[in-house]
Amino acid sequence: MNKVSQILNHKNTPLIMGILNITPDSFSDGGQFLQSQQYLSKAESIVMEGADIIDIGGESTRPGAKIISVQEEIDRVIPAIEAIKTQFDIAISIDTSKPEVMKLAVKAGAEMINDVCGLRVSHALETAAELAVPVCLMHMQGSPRTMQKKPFYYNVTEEVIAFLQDRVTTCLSQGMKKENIILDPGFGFGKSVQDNLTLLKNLNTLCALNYPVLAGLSRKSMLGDITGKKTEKRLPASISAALLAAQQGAKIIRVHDVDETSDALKLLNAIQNLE
Ligand code: 8Y7
Repeated sequence: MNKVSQILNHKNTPLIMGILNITPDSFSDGGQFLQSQQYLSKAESIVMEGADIIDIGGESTRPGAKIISVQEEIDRVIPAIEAIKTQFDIAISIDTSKPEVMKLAVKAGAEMINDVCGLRVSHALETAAELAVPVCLMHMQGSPRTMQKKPFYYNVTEEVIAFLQDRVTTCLSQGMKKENIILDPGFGFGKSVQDNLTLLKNLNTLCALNYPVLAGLSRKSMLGDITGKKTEKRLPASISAALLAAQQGAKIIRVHDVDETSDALKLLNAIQNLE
């Protein structure tokens, strides 16, 4: 059985997905070897801190980030997946929207696809269906380049849910199995602070669709807007947001700070397991 499906089915606590960005700006530039040493040591700490899944991405999805070629993305992530696969026992998620990358990543050992475009890139849907691994379908209004220009919704919760339901229908009709679908409201992707807060407040309605829900709130700018803190100082707000999401039923929490988030989720779990 697929490793991600297995942990999703058998663990009754939310899973922690640790973030590993393989972008040149994530590491000090000292050539290829030094870079691989750096991401392997980052991967090691994600594993040691107890993450269930490691999410490996080679393309920045930050607003306005530069678009990279398929080959460049492949060159960044595939060697990383191969190396992590041989060194650590952890489920690997590939953060990509490109079908070519999905294919090679799964071949190299990735057990999950995390697609911020929700399989809307040409041929991504067919590819994911064929690969038959769990896929996280995320909502985004617009594209990473344009998404924060002027996000607008009449009712953000209803619209995000309608979008995700529509993607589910499309995925099922393409032959994807229900068990392989994970949903994500896409915090920060084409949403105002108010929109993000509303989505977090109403996350239980998305969880009620009965698909595992993934929540990515770690260090996001909405937390900076509320606290006035810079990225590096957003840990307390990130943990709080993770807890709010988990308490409403989110099954996967995507974070930078695995160890700290894990403590918060242990507390939630201890309370939920009281007689
Ligand atoms: C999310 C994500 C990012 C998220 C999922 C960041 C790749 C921006 N955010 N994937 N990726 N959900 N599924 O701040 O919220 O981490 S990148």
